[in-house]
Amino acid sequence: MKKFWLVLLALFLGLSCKAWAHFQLLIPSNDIVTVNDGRRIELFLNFTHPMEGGPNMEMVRPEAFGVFVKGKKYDLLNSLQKIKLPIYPNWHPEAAKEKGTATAWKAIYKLRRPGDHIFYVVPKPYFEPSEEKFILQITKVVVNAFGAEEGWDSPVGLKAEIIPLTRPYGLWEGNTFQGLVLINGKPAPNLEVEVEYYNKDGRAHAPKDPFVTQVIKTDENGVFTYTVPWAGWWGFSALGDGGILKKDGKTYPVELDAVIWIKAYLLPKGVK
Ligand SMILES: [Cu+2]
Repeated sequence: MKKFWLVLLALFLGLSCKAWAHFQLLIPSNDIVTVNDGRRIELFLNFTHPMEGGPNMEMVRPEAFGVFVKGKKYDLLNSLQKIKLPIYPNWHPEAAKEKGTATAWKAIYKLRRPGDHIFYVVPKPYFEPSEEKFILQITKVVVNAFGAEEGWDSPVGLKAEIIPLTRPYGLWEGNTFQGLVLINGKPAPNLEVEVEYYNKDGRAHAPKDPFVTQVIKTDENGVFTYTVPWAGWWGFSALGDGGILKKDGKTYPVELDAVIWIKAYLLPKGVK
């Protein structure tokens, strides 16, 4: 009941989200880079509600941002550039009412060698007043460079991490994706995994609320399975337990999530 009133208050003050599934976005401008594409990619980092298009939430400078290539981590924190996004994109019905902005980040990266590049971000814990908890979503995305398909299944060694069991690029819509969830390095059985489509241009409409976020669970080995229904970027967020954190003399639970983004491509013309 306390939560209900807090939600109502938060909605009234316009301070927080009426939507529940927060997602850390880490989206590259290209996920399969060939020599013809050039070396330069751009990464986009935003803390939002991807299927609903917003509200975009304030994202402070992350704790860590980097890339893992051939068994080594490279710190890219200094390459982050702050950007401002409207709270809602212009296709969203709330856009006319809500004029504020939220901080997001982008980074340019120059690919230097062939192989899989695992980009990762460790955000600062985000305090969500309507849920009275912190949310920490450690997120990764794999970019394949110049033909060498090696490294996508290597653990980066993050506190919360999804190890893809399906190669996380070169996927068609309708392909099934599997991932192993590790929380503090250990497989996490029976964990809820939220799945959302990055509805960038607002083309996907959810007829009813349960369609916004798909919900699956990991099995006894910490593995989840999901069949991607249509093309685009899809985010998977495994909801783990990250202990507690203090704020203003009070302690709050930390939701420690492992997030991964994958892109599914349209089926080729001429097949059904
Ligand atoms: Cu939110």
